[in-house]
Amino acid sequence: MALDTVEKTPVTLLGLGAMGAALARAWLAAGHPLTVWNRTPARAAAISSEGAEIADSAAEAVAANTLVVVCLLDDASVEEVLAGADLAGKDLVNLTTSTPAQARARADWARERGARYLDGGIMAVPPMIGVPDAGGYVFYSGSPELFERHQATLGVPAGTTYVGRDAGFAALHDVALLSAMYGMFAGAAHAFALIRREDIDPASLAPLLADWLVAMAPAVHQTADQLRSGNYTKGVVSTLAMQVAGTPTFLRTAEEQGVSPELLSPYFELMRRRLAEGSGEEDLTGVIDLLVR
Ligand code: FVH
Repeated sequence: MALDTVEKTPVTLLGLGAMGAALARAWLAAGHPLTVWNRTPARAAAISSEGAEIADSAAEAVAANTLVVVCLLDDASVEEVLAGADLAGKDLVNLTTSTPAQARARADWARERGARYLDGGIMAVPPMIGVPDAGGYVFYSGSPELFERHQATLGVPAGTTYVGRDAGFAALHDVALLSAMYGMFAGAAHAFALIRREDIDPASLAPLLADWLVAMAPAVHQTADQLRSGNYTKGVVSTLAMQVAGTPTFLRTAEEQGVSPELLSPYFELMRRRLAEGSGEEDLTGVIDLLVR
């Protein structure tokens, strides 16, 4: 058996919630020396029995290593936890979900305190962490030098995707993808509601639904192409006019099935508004322009 003789970068991790604990276990399993701190000490005790050093305070944990990873509830908790820590010379990687503006402000805040900064947006749930084939990854943005320096270590819990120097871009990509996910969940909720009172097993609808969503997903490439060219009629298969003409069928079906149209109606309303502007030969892409204020 080959011995792994490469020295592993020591990591400090602040926050041992569901995600933080998964990150901690992944770094420990890969042989990285790990110092942890958590507001509720019992959570840190569990990780300590697996090989982590427990610091008595966040400041002590930050002092222990150059690479400091933060995975807390929200931006306010990051500010609170790091308030008493000396960040000078530290490589701060913030995996806490935040808005792009919060991430940019946190990058400035870290720089003023002498730290280099990378922001992260986690595209995974805890069971996907440390499982290479699970498909989870983390968006990173901010200092490219910092990303390069720590890419191997950051790649231990999940894949890494660097999206630019702007510290807000990781959060923006994160929220963009998750917003699309909620739209998909909303559509699936409506579909299940339509069959709820019928003698149809939801388990028989589920694979049909999953396959259909997968088949339709590549349409986003055409949307991107149309947005880039500014030509929303390019490659159109189903015109907006045709799709708007079909919307009463969807609304009437919802009514027949005793299902509220409240998830579908806002989107249909945008489609109708775009059609009213004379865009019937376009794809659905014009709806995006109605959303951007
Ligand atoms: N879990 C998930 O599915 C998602 C997946 C995508 C990314 N998110 C984000 O990851 C951040 C951490 O999420 P989490 O799952 O670890 O969250 P919790 O299990 O609720 O743990 C929260 C930790 O934050 C600590 N904390 C909260 N407030 C404070 C505070 N004021 N001062 C100090 N620490 C604070 C909390 O400590 P404790 O309650 O154990 O004492 C936990 O360590 C998050 O941004 C997700 O959006 C996860």
